[in-house]
Amino acid sequence: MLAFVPVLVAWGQAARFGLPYIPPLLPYSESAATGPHGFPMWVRYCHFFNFLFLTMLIRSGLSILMDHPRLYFNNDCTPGTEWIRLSPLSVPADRMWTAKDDARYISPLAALPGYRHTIGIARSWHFLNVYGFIITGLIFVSLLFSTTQWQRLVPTSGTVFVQAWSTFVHYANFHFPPEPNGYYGYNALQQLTYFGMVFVMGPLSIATGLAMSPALVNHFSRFGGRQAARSIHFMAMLGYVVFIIVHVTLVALTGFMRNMNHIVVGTDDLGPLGMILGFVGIGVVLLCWVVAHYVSWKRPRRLQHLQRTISLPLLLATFNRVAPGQRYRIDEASPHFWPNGKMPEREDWKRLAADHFREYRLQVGGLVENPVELSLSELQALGMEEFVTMHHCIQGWTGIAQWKGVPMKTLVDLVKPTPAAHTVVFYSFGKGLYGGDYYETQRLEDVLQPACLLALEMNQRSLSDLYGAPLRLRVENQLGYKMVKWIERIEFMESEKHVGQGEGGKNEDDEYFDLLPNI
Ligand SMILES: Nc1nc2c(c(=O)[nH]1)N[C@H]1C(S)=C(S)[C@@H](COP(=O)(O)O)O[C@H]1N2
Ligand SMILES: [Mo]
Repeated sequence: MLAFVPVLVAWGQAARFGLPYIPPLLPYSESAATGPHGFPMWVRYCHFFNFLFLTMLIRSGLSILMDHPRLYFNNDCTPGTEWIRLSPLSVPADRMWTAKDDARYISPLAALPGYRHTIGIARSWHFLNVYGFIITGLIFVSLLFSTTQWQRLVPTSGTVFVQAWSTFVHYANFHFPPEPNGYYGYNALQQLTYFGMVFVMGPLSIATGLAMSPALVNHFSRFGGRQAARSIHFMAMLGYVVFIIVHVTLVALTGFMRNMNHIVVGTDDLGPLGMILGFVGIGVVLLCWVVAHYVSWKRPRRLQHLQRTISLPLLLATFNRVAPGQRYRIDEASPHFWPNGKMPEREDWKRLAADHFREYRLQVGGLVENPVELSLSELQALGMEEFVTMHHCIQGWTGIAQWKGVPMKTLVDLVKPTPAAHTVVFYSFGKGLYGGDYYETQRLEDVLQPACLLALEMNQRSLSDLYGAPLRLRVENQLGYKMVKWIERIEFMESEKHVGQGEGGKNEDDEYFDLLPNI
């Protein structure tokens, strides 16, 4: 709605005062041109790759979004507090409704890969393309400032804003002011818009993307939260979509052949070559979309591994080193905390639950010198710690809660892993979404971090059955799926390759999630 205000003002101005004066344009020619002009090859290539990466980002982003199709500005994600809901469903009050129940279908024509709950694959595409997008942006901006081309984009005088407004009043009244030849310079509105795209929207999207990371949010918890970042990230996406539509329309309406020659072949003439090659370029982008769908369904494991090969070393060197702080207060605990996962159906768990887990024994074994079996009270006696943190589900929702339990470090010190042990496996009583026992692994280094607990309590009460009784894992700089609920036993191993399908967890095996999700 707010976006229409300038349009209304523009209509009012034109109705009252007429269209503002825009000075006539001087004819351009190569010989008379002063200042930077033309489109060097690097501009044209960056333009193409930017289009490719941006469309892939928008499409994979839509798949991610529909896995939790609600956007909020508050941290607790209580149903009904969202400012926009892209789902016809409100949460039923009479039965359990998990975040996974809430995921929605989206057409593969609009999204990559589309369908329902395909977030693992969508994230691989999103991250791979974000690397491309950032590299393109860095190359573009460095070349911009190492040549004179920056002068075409960066406003150097305040009058640009006045001129841009005048041009906007013309457009808003469906009138085309005399257009400069973009080969030699942009009109003021065009310049400001391009400047905004490169220097505001790009950095904003990257910053809000980073601000959804559990590692960063739980470290810098006073810098806003994941939901505001998610909402702004979404609005930036809408901004790109609007920009692409308006930009393409104006390119077509203000001299299509000539404009296409500018940006595709770098010449300023009226021949058909730019248009033809431009359509070929668009065809290549469409082909990339199709190939991406093919890879998503036929080679998802390859895609997952490619994404891991690039992202894992980057995360290990950066986000994974950022220790979670303990900066939330208990009174900030969320009134609603979305439940996720399938309740255990095993008889032994049900029997234990009926008896409040008095008979429960946590088995800790594998590559350790001192395997143990511990009751809940023996565990408590090892010493408990507590903190209040924000939980980040891969699907997009968050919730603040207090957790109390035994630091994994204490347990590790007790059982003494052998030098061969590098991986800790947490087995659950529950099953995964697609059947088979739920389990997840952690690198031994990561469970030694201070914010890694075997939690017995949530918000100052024993864990309820729904939230993982009798024990669940907390690893506050990672995403929620790593935090196994209803823990049955723990095993130390050489590598995650020896358990399940060897990808590092049930979600990694079945849904192509990341091995180390710090973001
Ligand atoms: N056993 C088991 N643990 C699990 C899951 C599951 O499906 N089974 N889901 C995980 C996911 S995706 C999240 S976000 C959190 C959710 O925890 P909550 O139910 O307390 O919100 O649990 C994690 N632990
Ligand atoms: Mo999750």
